[in-house]
Amino acid sequence: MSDRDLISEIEDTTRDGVARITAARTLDELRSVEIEVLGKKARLTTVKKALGALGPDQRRVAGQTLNEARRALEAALADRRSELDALARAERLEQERLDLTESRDPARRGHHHLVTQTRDRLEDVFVGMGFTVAEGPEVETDFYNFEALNIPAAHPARGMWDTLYVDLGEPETVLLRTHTSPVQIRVMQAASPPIAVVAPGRVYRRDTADASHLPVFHQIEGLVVDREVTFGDLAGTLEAFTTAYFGGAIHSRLRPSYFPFTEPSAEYDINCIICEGQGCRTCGQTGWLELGGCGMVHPNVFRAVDLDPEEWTGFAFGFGIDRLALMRHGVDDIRELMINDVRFLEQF
Ligand code: 2NL
Repeated sequence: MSDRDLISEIEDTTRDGVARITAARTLDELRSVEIEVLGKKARLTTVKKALGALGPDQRRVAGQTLNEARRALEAALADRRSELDALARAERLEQERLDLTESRDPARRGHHHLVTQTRDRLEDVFVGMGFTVAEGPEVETDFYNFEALNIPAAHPARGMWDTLYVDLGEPETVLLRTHTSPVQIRVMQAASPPIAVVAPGRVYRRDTADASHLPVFHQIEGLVVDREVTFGDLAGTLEAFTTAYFGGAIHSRLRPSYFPFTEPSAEYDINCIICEGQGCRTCGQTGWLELGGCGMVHPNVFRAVDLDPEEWTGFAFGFGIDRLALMRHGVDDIRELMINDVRFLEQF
């Protein structure tokens, strides 16, 4: 083959290659065209192998043409790839497009967030049982979040909460509340027994978000203070709440536990609301779900709010609102509650 023939063959192959690249209609198609025009079995690759048989001058000219051909094909591939990328992206955006126009159509009207709905329902049930609802600050002092709850500084139990401190005043004196118990401490300071109060609200922990943790989540705590309140009153109240909230098929049980602010303390479990106690994936085949903790108010907590522990008795309990919402609706990732994707939110 003459130089001329070889060079025009390279040029023809290149022109044909560029045409095929430009004609590729999808990224997958482009990938196969790339193999056809630049791969091991491509015409240009065979031509390159044949260069060895040429004389030095011929080889130089043909080699140069071959390099230009490769560059031209690579440039055409890169151009077409970015065009197809842009097309694919535009197509995806169009597919995922959401119409967020405000609507008066009742079927499309906005509604409360799942966590707010859950919280409202919990409040309704507790109010029906004679509790009042109290709220308090989210930025708290060490006294209300820890000291008054029988958790002195340097107490090993401080490690039970990964606290976020606010850089204000003396180090580690101002913080984001790690539970809503400070609200109940404030209630005991402000009112005299009998007290029956629930404190729902946002709480904070120094935690990395994963499928079962958020650094900001919601809790509801309950507190009852009166004369001669017993552990039986606690168990009966939680059982009454359980059947009122979850229905008559669901019951509660208590298991021994430890909290610095209650003595004795217990974990509060309910029958699995998915399988009603039969055993399933949600309850890890146990038939039970852990909802929260509870116990009899520790005498030191009464002392901290100037109530005489010889005269007053009480119980308290607490559990996570977000976790409860996830369980009820079979949602497996708590982060969904914060992402605020309307396609998730509109399901509730
Ligand atoms: C849990 C456990 C609990 C309390 C909260 C409490 C409040 C006062 C006094 C005594 Cl003012 N106790 N609250 C008691 C036991 C457990 O919560 O696992 N929460 C998610």
